[in-house]
Amino acid sequence: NNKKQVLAFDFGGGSGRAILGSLEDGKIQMKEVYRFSNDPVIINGTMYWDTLRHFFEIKQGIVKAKQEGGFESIGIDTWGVDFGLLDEHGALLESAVHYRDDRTLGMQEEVFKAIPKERVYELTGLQFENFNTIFQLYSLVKKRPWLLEKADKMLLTPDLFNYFLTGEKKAEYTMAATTQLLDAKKKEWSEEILEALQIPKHILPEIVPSGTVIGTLQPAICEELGVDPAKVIAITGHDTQSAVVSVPTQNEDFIFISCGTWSLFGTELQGPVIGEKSLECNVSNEGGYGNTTTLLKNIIGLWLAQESRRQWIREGQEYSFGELEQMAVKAEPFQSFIDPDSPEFVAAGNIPERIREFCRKTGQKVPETIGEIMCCINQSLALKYRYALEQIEACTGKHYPVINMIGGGIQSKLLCQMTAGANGRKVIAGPVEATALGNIAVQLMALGEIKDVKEARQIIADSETTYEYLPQDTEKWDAAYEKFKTFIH
Ligand code: LFR
Repeated sequence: NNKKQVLAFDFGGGSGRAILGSLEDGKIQMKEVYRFSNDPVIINGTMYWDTLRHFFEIKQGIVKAKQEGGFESIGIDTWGVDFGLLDEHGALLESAVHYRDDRTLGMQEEVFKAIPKERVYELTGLQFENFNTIFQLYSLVKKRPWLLEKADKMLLTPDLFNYFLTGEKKAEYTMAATTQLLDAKKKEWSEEILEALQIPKHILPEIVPSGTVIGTLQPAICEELGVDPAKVIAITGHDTQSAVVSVPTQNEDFIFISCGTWSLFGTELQGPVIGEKSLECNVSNEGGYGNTTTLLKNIIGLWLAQESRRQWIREGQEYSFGELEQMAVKAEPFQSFIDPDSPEFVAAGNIPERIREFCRKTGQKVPETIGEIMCCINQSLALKYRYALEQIEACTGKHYPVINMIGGGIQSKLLCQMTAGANGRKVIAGPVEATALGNIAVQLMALGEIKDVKEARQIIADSETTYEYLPQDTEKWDAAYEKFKTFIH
């Protein structure tokens, strides 16, 4: 049997997985071999990722994958922006801090004192978000300079794990592009920004393209785990960009919504769109596979439902996402709306109560039951997608007849149907396993098994079932949208 198996690690905010993938008869086959929870740890007010445990879980996944037939290569994707700092001996200085930690509060203002906001946007083309690496690092410049003095290298999460596996310190392009320290046109670290913010340039590693084989498993790891020295490939380390690789279309112009904890709404372009309009819309030009740019809006996404669910569990009411969806379907739609991206919804905590407070403040009907809250979340997200659609269309000057929804969140039929209605566009939903498929496809491209992205997308379209949703209740949605827009700040 000469089919090549590759091992994909996909880390999400709540859990991570190890998946074996291979190409068989023109289709990608996947097998999940290991799943683990990902639990941030709060210590003395700082929210950390459990970096050491993450690496422990990677090792567990490797052992399981070996038992399931072995693999030629490993590729890792995670959320964006977060990083670990290494000292000159390559030792990790502290566990990575979570992007939802509040060390970045007020840092945007501080950064813009040192370099104008417009200039940062002009150089990076990135949406301003408190959690971007630029603001995390500046909080260290301002509050913990000694840590930066000790740091020899900063490695973004997938790059950090790749380093633990191989000993090679590199910055993979799609992750580097989430930092807001990258010059979007030159695709190099922006010296102008680094100098203005006194971030030491030497901590930033060499940037490598997505799909670079950066090394092989270190001998000590092979010995410890009893495996052969597989290749380690710096894939599209940013999960969103792995997902974009798997949009099952052959069109050059398409709209995708990657639905997970976040909803990433965007389109793929050959180069950045940076101008007054894009700054005003605060859209991101994020680096994608093959030096592409994805023009996108970050929308808070199903975090609202995930964190609400945790709240209800704390209150002794535990329901699955399927059950929550059923309750939402039974609630009366078009009653109350929130701006999902209002800042009070970012931090962990009692989201249902914050939603009620938003509705109270804006003089709307206050959603009381679980079903009403879930309905409010879904319809508000669908309307925020329309808002993003208008912004993206304004920036590119194009009209997109179809929306491709991908990722775990599309298991909610309600969200897909509401998205079709709110946007007045046909929705094609699938694949659910977008990020893992993209991760696997990039590995197979690096190994020469798949020719290019176009072929990868065709293979993925052939491998996966998609579902169509057509717009319904268009007039009601149009009326709702007019109302919704008044709540966006
Ligand atoms: C999605 C994602 C988004 C990024 C956010 C925080 O998982 O990677 O693209 O903006 O997480 O890093």
